[in-house]
Amino acid sequence: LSLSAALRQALEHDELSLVFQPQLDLGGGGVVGVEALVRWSSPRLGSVAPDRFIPVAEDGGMIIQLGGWVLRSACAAVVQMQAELGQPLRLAVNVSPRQLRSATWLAEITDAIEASGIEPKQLEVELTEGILIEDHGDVVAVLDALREVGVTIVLDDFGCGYSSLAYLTKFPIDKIKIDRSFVQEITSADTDAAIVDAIIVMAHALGMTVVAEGVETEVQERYLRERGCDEVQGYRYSPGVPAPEVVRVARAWA
Ligand code: G
Ligand code: G
Ligand code: MN
Ligand code: NA
Repeated sequence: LSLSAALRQALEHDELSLVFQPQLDLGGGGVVGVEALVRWSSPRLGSVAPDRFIPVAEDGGMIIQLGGWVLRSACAAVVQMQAELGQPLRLAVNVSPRQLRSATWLAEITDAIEASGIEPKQLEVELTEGILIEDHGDVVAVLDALREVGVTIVLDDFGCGYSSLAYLTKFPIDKIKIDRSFVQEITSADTDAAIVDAIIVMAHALGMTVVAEGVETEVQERYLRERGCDEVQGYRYSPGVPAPEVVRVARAWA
């Protein structure tokens, strides 16, 4: 059984699940959002990492179905979490190139928003720089439409890929996520600290919000707060956890 065939079955047989990694406001607001991360537990293959199966889903065309499931499930889960917590939470979902180019994607997003009852401004879509390299015109149109709906557009893994600064002005981006490779070297490598400083200053100058991922220590947190970074995410607070755990983490960091 190929990975592709196994994944096709997984979609039919409910083998996918979601975990949520909390995101905290550095200004003292505690947990303000979560990033949905898909997990696959296969009876045959055991747990398969998304880095392995997302590309397979992309190539095999299952990413549309998978992405739709992630979106609807994550919206529903967030409604539950915020009801229990008594405060609204933002939800970030990752999107693959092929999903963004699918004709039905925008409708799926608006449907998921309506079906769940979350506010459009609670939803964040995370894309990587790779998406922006491909057919520029179409991508801009889709992102503009998304923004029109009120959804926030986040550039994920910022700094580690192709990183053309031109992307930041050519595309309607609301928020930048600093790649964890820079965050992890903040306190040991001057150059990485300088890059983090520059990203924060530049993003703010362009009217964008900044979130740092991969925050593991208090020292990293303090550095990021001093530099004016808006939000953080990382093992210091929590890895991706099942929905009920998010409420516990949010209470612990309130
Ligand atoms: O935490 P984790 O090991 O799950 O993340 C590995 C990678 O998988 C990350 O790059 C993340 O963006 C990606 N990923 C996780 N969930 C999804 C998803 O639902 N859709 C897409 N396209 N990528 C995802
Ligand atoms: O979408 P993205 O590629 O950023 O996916 C998040 C990935 O980062 C997941 O694989 C998740 O498990 C991982 N991750 C989240 N927080 C941390 C952290 O603090 N340290 C490290 N090393 N990895 C993290
Ligand atoms: Mn992400
Ligand atoms: Na990332």
